[in-house]
Amino acid sequence: MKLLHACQFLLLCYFICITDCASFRFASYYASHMVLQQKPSQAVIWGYGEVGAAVTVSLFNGSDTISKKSVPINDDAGVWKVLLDPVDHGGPYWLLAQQRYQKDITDLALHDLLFGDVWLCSGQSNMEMTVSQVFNASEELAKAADYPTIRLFTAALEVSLEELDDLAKVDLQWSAPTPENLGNGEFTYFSAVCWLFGRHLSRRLKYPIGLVESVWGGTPVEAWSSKRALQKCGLSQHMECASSRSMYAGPCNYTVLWNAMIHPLLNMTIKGAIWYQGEQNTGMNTDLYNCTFPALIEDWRLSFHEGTNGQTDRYFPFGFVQLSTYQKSQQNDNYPVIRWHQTADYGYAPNPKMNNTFMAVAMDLGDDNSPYGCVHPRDKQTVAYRLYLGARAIAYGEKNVPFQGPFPTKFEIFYKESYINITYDQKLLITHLSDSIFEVLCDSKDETVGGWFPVPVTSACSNVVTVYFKGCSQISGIRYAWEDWPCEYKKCPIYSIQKKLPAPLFVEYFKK
Ligand SMILES: *[C@@H]1O[C@H](CO)[C@@H](O)[C@H](O)[C@H]1NC(C)=O
Ligand SMILES: *[C@@H]1O[C@H](CO)[C@@H](O)[C@H](O)[C@H]1NC(C)=O
Ligand SMILES: *[C@@H]1O[C@H](CO)[C@@H](O)[C@H](O)[C@H]1NC(C)=O
Ligand SMILES: *[C@@H]1O[C@H](CO)[C@@H](O)[C@H](O)[C@H]1NC(C)=O
Ligand SMILES: *[C@@H]1O[C@H](CO)[C@@H](O)[C@H](O)[C@H]1NC(C)=O
Ligand SMILES: *[C@@H]1O[C@H](CO)[C@@H](O)[C@H](O)[C@H]1NC(C)=O
Ligand SMILES: CC(=O)N[C@H]1CO[C@H](CO)[C@@H](O)[C@@H]1O
Repeated sequence: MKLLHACQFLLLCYFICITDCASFRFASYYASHMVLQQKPSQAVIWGYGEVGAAVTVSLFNGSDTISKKSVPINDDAGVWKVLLDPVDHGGPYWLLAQQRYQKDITDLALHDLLFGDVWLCSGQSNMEMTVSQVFNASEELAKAADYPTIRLFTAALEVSLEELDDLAKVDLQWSAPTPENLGNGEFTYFSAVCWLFGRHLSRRLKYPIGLVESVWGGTPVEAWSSKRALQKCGLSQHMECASSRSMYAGPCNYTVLWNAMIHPLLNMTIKGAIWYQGEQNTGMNTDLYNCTFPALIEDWRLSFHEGTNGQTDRYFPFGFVQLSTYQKSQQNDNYPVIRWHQTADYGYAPNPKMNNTFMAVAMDLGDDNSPYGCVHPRDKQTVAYRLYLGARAIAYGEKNVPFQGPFPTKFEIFYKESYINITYDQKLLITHLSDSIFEVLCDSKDETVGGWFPVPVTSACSNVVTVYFKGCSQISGIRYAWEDWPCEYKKCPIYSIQKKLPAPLFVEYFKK
C-alpha cells in the first residue's frame, strides 16, 4: 500500500504519499482549491498510473457521493481519463481517485473543489501585466479577500518542439486570490485583465469562477498556433522567425507555445477564453493576421472540444482585446492594420468569420506615462469591463446588453456639395472632434497626387456624421481612427451613448 489508506474516510484529505506513488497522479493542473466546469458540461479528470490498473474517481459533497466513475488504464503512456457527471455550481466538494493495481490500492484526494465557469486567459504582455502594475493597484490588491470563490492558476513559461500532454511546470497552482498571488511582481501572475474580468463575472453570476492564465509576453500568434492552424494560412511548419531585439520579446518560433502551454490544457473542460495579443504581429506576418487569428480561434475551439470528449462547446465564446496604442509621435500603420485584422477585416465582432466572439476596443486607453513602456497601458479596469459586457451578451446570452461601440452602416457621397454622410448603427455620443480623425482616399486632390487626406466633420447629430471633402473630385475610400494613437485617454471623438463604448476604427472602399 503506497498511500495512507485511511485517508478516504477523512473529510478533508490531502495527497499523502508514503513511498513511490509517483506513477499514480493527477495531471499537473488538478489540485485542491480548483474550479471545475459546471453543468451542463462534464468536467474531465485525468492523470497517469500503472498500465493494467483500474482507476475509480469519486466526487463527494460532505459524505454524499455525487459522482463515481471507473476506467481501466490500457493506454501505453499510463493515461487515465474520466468525465464526472454534470455538477451544478457551488461547493466545496472533495474528490478521491483510487488506483487498484493487483493488490495495491493507491489513493489521491483533492479538497475544496468548486464548480462554476472556467475561463482561459492567454496572449502576450498586456495580458501578462499583473494586478500590481495597473492603476490603483493597492486598492485592487486589497479587494482580493472579497472574492474567495474565484480561483487562480498560472501555467509556467515553457516552449516545446513537440506537443506536450501535460504542462512541464506550473507557476501558480490553484489558489484563492490574495494580494501576494495577484501582484507577484511584474509580468508574472496574476494577469490583471484576467482577474478584473473574472471579478466582474463573479459579482454578476454569484458562483465560482476559475481563471487559467497561460500567457507569454512579446509572442506572436504563430507561436500559439498548431501546425493545423498555420497550414490554413499558408504558413509552413518552418520554425523560423525574425528575432526581435525588444526587451519584451518572448519566443517567436511557430507552435512552440501551443505545444507547451495550450496543448496540455486541451483536456480541461472550459467555458470560454479571453485573449490579448497582436502587438508582436505588428512586426511579423502582419498582413496574414486576418487569417492567422481567426484560424487560431477555430483551431482552439475544435481542439478543446475534442480534448474534452465534446464537453467544451465546439464554438466556445472567445473574447479579445483590440490593440491599444504604442507610439504617439510616429505614423505606424501596423497598429491600425492589426486592429482591423483582429476582426477578420469586418471592424466589429462577432462577425460572419468569427462567430461567438466579442471584442473590447482599447485604442482610447493609451498611457504615455506608463512605467512599463507606452505599449503597456495601465488602465486594465476599462479593458476588463468592456470584455465583461461582451461576455454577458455573447457567452451568457443576456439580451439587451450593449457591448459594441457605434459602427457605420451607410455612406452617402454628395459630390456637388462635397460632403459624405456616414450613418451609424446607433445614436452617438460625440466629444473631442478633431479635424483629422476621418480621412478620405482621393484619386487626386487640388491637382496634386492622390492618397489619404484628413477631412473635417461639419456636423454630427443623432446617428449621422457629416464630413466635408472639398477639393477632391473622386473618392474611393473613407476611414476612421486609422492611426497608432488616434486620441487622448478616453477622448476619442465617437462613443456609444449607453455604455460609453468607443467606436472602433474602420476603413471602407467604394466601388467605382
Ligand atoms: C450536499 O448536497 C446536497 C444536495 O445535493 C445539499 O443539500 C447539501 O447541503 C450538500 N452538503 C454540503 C456539505 O455541501
Ligand atoms: C527557434 O528555432 C530555432 C531554429 O530552429 C532554434 O535554434 C531556436 O532554439 C528556437 N527557439 C525556441 C525558443 O524555440
Ligand atoms: C488579409 O489582408 C490582406 C491585406 O493586408 C489582404 O491582401 C488579404 O486578402 C486578406 N485576407 C483575408 C483572408 O481576408
Ligand atoms: C458558428 O458557426 C458554425 C458554422 O461555422 C455554426 O455551426 C455554429 O452554430 C455557429 N455558432 C453560433 C453560436 O452562431
Ligand atoms: C482609480 O481610482 C479613482 C478613484 O477611485 C477612480 O476615479 C479611477 O477611475 C480609478 N482608475 C481606474 C483605471 O479604474
Ligand atoms: C446629412 O446629414 C446631416 C446631419 O449630419 C443632415 O442634416 C443632412 O440632411 C444629411 N443629408 C442628406 C442628403 O440626407
Ligand atoms: C491525456 C489525454 O487524454 N490527452 C489528450 C488531450 O487532448 C488531446 C487533443 O484531443 C489528445 O491528443 C490527448 O491525447
